[in-house]
Amino acid sequence: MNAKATKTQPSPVIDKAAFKAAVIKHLHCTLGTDENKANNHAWWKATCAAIQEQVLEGLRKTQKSHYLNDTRAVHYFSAEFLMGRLLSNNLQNFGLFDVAGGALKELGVEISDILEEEPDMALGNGGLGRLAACFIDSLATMELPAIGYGIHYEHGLFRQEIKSGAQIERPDSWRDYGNPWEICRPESIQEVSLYGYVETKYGENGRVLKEWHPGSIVKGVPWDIPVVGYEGKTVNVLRLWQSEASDYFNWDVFNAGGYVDAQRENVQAETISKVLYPNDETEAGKELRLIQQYFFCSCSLKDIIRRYKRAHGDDWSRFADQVVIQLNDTHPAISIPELMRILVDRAELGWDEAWGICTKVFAYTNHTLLPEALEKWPARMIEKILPRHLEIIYEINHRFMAEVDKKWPGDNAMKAKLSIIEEGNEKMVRMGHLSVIGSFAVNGVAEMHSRLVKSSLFPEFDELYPGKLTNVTNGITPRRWLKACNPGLSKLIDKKIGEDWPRDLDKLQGLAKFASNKTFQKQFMKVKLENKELLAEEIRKSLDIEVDVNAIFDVQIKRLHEYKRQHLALLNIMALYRRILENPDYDMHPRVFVFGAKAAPGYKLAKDIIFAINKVADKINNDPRVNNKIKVAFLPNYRVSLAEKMIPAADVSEQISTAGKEASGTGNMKLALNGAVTIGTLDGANVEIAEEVGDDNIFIFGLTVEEVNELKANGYNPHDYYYKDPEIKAVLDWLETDYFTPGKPGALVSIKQSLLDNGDPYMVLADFRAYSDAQIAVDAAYRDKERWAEMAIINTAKMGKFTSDRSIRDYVERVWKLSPCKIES
Ligand code: F58
Repeated sequence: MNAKATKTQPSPVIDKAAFKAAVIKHLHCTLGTDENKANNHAWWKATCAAIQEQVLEGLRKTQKSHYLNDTRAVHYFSAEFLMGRLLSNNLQNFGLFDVAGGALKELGVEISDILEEEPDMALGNGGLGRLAACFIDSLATMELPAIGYGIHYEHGLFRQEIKSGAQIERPDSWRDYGNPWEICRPESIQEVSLYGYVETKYGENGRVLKEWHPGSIVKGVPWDIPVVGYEGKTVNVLRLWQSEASDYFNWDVFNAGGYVDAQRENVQAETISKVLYPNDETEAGKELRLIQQYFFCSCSLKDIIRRYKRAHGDDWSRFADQVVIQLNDTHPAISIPELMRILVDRAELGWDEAWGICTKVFAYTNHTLLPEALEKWPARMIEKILPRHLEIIYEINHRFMAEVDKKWPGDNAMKAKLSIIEEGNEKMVRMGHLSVIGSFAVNGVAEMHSRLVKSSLFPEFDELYPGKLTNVTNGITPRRWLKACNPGLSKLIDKKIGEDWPRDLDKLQGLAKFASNKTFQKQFMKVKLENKELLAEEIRKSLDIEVDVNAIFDVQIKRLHEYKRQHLALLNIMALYRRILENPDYDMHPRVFVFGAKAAPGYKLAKDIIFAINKVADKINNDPRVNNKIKVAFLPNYRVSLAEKMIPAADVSEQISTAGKEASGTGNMKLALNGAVTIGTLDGANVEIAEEVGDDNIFIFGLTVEEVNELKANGYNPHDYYYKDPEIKAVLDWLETDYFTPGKPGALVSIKQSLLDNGDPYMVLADFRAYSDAQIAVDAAYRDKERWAEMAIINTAKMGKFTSDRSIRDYVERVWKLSPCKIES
């Protein structure tokens, strides 16, 4: 029996005829073309323009309501926002998807074709950037006053091509033919100072005044991307700053007739927002990156202060009541000394008052424990680019050291450990310490991660500031990651439990009671099969590989990193291949291993792993002895829009990081929500997923964090596993031959070397056997069709916790203390 469908789908604001008229109007009046000449790209733009009319109306009403209510707002500072495509999302949120589809059909256009025209807005590397995008979606949906602040990169994350198996990076040009969503706001341009020197002066009563004489000034031009909440009521803004040469930038050079020099310096100013750093989990430590960070933080703070002053003038006493700033990792941590500079040097507040405001405004999210990802800047570099900020950092540290001395009198080792400044050959500024000291709340992104932040990353800070360190488990927006990307499953769920789950994901729990119902199982698995057919088509088009849709679709999608252990999956694939070669009757259900991953361009071993996956894939896919039992497909250029095609088709979700290394993961949540069963370690949010779905509906294997630490402490030796386990030895030795790279022996040897000579830092070999056995258990489970369907349904049903709406609710209650604002029409 189907539950009574509650009607809470957004009701369309305009009908098909009106939408059609709007599309035609924009085809004619915005694009200067007509129905006969228009190609898909023009249709896409005209459709965007048609929906943008509704978006902008919502934006105007939202801004008016926020202004009239003088709302407290959260300002989400993030160097990355991985937005993906916006058309389908915006149509869905206005309840206009079917209306638009119908209107376009009457015009002879397929909506699915024009959706493909939209370039992804890939202004982020991975999880951290996508989390920011999910959060601003939830903030708008929950009618919370919020603004995202970031960088208007001209080139987002590189486009990945695969040539002869290897990754090639090509520039991403998402705005080449114009972006229909963004609005330039020249009226809100800000100026940002860089370089120069600090002059000390003495004011009245001997007050020390600091004046920064910058060496150059650049302009920050804001571009606003409207962020439409579900049901289209609140439309918030993502404000991204683009750098430009300021009018007085190199004025003297210009006057001296140095036209060419002046142009060169213009180019330098524009370089700031030119390109997203493609690093994942490793800091670049480049001067330009620090400038990027300061550039967007300074513009954003000035923008916030301008808005505050409009309502409150020079009365700073209410600033912390109106403004909360969430620092997405330490990338925007330079905001802390920047706000201090503005308050002390410009507004002339006393230090204590200014610090009191600062430490009520900032909150910081930590996304990693990996030492190589914890940002540190050479003090010398900060001094050169931001001389006044370095002075302020020293002052913050000086006062903090006095606090430490009070708590641990005379303990110099403790001071050295907690100091913002790391002494050594080169003095370094620890941005994590600065963030903890300058914030009123610090959170990790999953329960286990937050526990480790407290116990191993910042234990003394936890003692010094009890209650400051907390947890907010990550989440994902179910609007994009189920409703929009998996229409088949969404409609099935609507019919079964009603339509209000996209707003209240706990409602999915209502599916659990149908998990063992044969009819529902058939319906659920039919949708999965249809999604697999679509992905199979994508694989055929993109790689010319034929895959069997009745095979298990085993999906690993995430950045390529040793700690995420794509090479563990690869070793298992090679082991399976060997077993088949040794025994043609080797009993396994056919499986398609699908990968999507970009490697940081400078991360050699990560690129070697991509190469190895592709070379092994070539061999296996073309070996008739395999008899189609295994197929390996590495889909190039993994990005949000590709994830939207892969996730609905997955049977198995690979979440196999070394325990303690993956802060949370969010792909794990997306895949489980779409009915994939996880094979994973007890790491990050996998732990909480296991709690939700229960041990019978997930395949957990491998060392726990405690076991990882113990093994390390006792001297982990990967050779032990190599010599003890003949399959491990055979597979690693295979990598050294030219079997997968004919005529080029040794082309894959770096992987073996990293696992043996380099000590296997992520304990791949220690977990290999447990992983391989867990995969055998997955195989067995899949053969029981009904049991598998039940597991898949339970996974979808139990994902309520992982909506980003819940994460935002946690932030609102524990950190931000915000109230929703109803939008007046
Ligand atoms: C990711 N971090 C975590 N960093 O790895 C993942 O576990 C977590 O789910 C996610 O954040 C959201 O909390 C991540 O994506 C980056 O991409 C940084 C980019 C800039 C350089 C340092 C890494």
